[in-house]
This record gives sequence, structure tokens and C-alpha cells, in this order.
Amino acid sequence: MKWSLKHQTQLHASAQRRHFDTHQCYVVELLGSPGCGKTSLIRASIPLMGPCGVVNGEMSSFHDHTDFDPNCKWTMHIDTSNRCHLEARDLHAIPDENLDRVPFVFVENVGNLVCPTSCPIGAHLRVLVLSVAEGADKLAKYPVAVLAADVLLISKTDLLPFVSFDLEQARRDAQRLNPLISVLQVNDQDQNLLRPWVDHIQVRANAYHLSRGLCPWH
Ligand SMILES: Nc1nc2c(ncn2[C@@H]2O[C@H](COP(=O)(O)OP(=O)(O)OP(=O)(O)O)[C@@H](O)[C@H]2O)c(=O)[nH]1
Ligand SMILES: [Mg+2]
Repeated sequence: MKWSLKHQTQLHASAQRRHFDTHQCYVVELLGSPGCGKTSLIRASIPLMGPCGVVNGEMSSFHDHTDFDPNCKWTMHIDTSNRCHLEARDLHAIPDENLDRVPFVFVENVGNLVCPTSCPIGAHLRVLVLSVAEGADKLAKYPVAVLAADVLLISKTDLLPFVSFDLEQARRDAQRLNPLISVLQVNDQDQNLLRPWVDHIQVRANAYHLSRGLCPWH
């Protein structure tokens, strides 16, 4: 039987998920438009987390450094050679010993609201980052991105006084498209917003590790 490209993509993602599971690593993927704040969010979150690793996918540059905090045990840059999204097979490049060192990994996908949504990489949690500067209409314009995500993170909320963005409307629009999606707000300077976001992913990661009989943050 000939597999369609979509099936092949799913198979690669499932295999990569099993690989993460073998190493007991909970993986959170961040996807969103260029400049929506993915790298800044990872940088701001790491000091509030336990030990973690970070993968930054970029098309052809090396800008997204995240290894400033002692909690970040390793970082890895994946250059997709002008491809507009990461693929599960790109993550084969993460050395097994790196996965064994941390219970948690952030993967920043290439900035793009379209292609990454239809190319799962085997992450346990997919987080769609939408900055208030982009406009809430992006949720309706890119419904597949909302459907593909477990969490919608509305970023750069410090800019709300300067832009027209209705947070409640955005929440309703997102949950109409995807009733299971969790909606959180964040900006990279506000600890009062960063803490609930970090708690959210830690609760999910802890449940993952406990369901495998592991002590959270082993
Ligand atoms: N005002 C404000 N600016 C932010 C915030 N988070 C990020 N920025 C700024 O937004 C710009 C883009 O942030 P990045 O974190 O590089 O965005 P990114 O999504 O990683 O971008 P790409 O990797 O290029 O797709 C930078 O100038 C950041 O300083 C925030 O919460 N508030
Ligand atoms: Mg970035």
C-alpha cells in the first residue's frame, strides 16, 4: 500500500513521540507567526522551570539563543535550510544523552502560522502563540492552527493599551473553533502572567511523568 504524505508525516511524528517517551522527556512545541514572541517566552519561562532543554528551529539564521539560565541544560539549533517548518525527522539530531539529562524540552518551530500546523513533530503539547499586535482575527483566518493546538498563548499583553485586541472575543473565537483549547495570556516581563503559564505546562508534564510511574522532575 502507498502511504500518502499526510500519513507518512503522522507516522514519523508517532515514532518521534515514542522516542521522547523512551527517554521520558515531555516535549512542548511552540508555533506561531514570525516575531510573535516564541524565543522571548522560552527565555522568560526557563528561570521559573526545572531543568530543561531547548531546540530552536530556524530557516537560515542563528538568532534564537536561550541558554542564559542554569535551568537550561542544553540548547540545540536546527537549521531547516529554508524549509518553513520543522519535521519530526529533524529532531533525530537531538543526542539521546541530551534527552536523558532533562525531563522537559521546549521546541521552537520556525515562525510560520501555516506549515507547522500540518506537520506534527511528536511533541506532547502544542502551543500556539499569538501576539496582540497581530490582531485577534488571525484565529478565524488560520483555523487549522487553532485546531492543531492544545494551548493558545496570547502574548505581548503589555501592548494591549496600544492595539485593538479584544481578549475575551479572542478566547471565545478560539474555543468555538477548538472547545478543548486552553487559553492563557502572557508577556515576557510580567511574572504574574508567566507563573500561571509555567504552572500550566508543569502540571501537564508532572501528570505525564506520574502516569509513567516517574517522580516529576526526576
Ligand atoms: N512588548 C513586548 N515585546 C515582546 C514581548 N515578547 C517578545 N517581544 C519582542 O518581540 C520581538 C520578537 O520576539 P521573539 O521572541 O524573537 O519572537 P519569535 O516568535 O521567537 O520570532 P521568530 O523566531 O523570528 O519567529 C522582539 O523584539 C522581542 O523583544 C512581550 O511580551 N512584549
Ligand atoms: Mg524565535
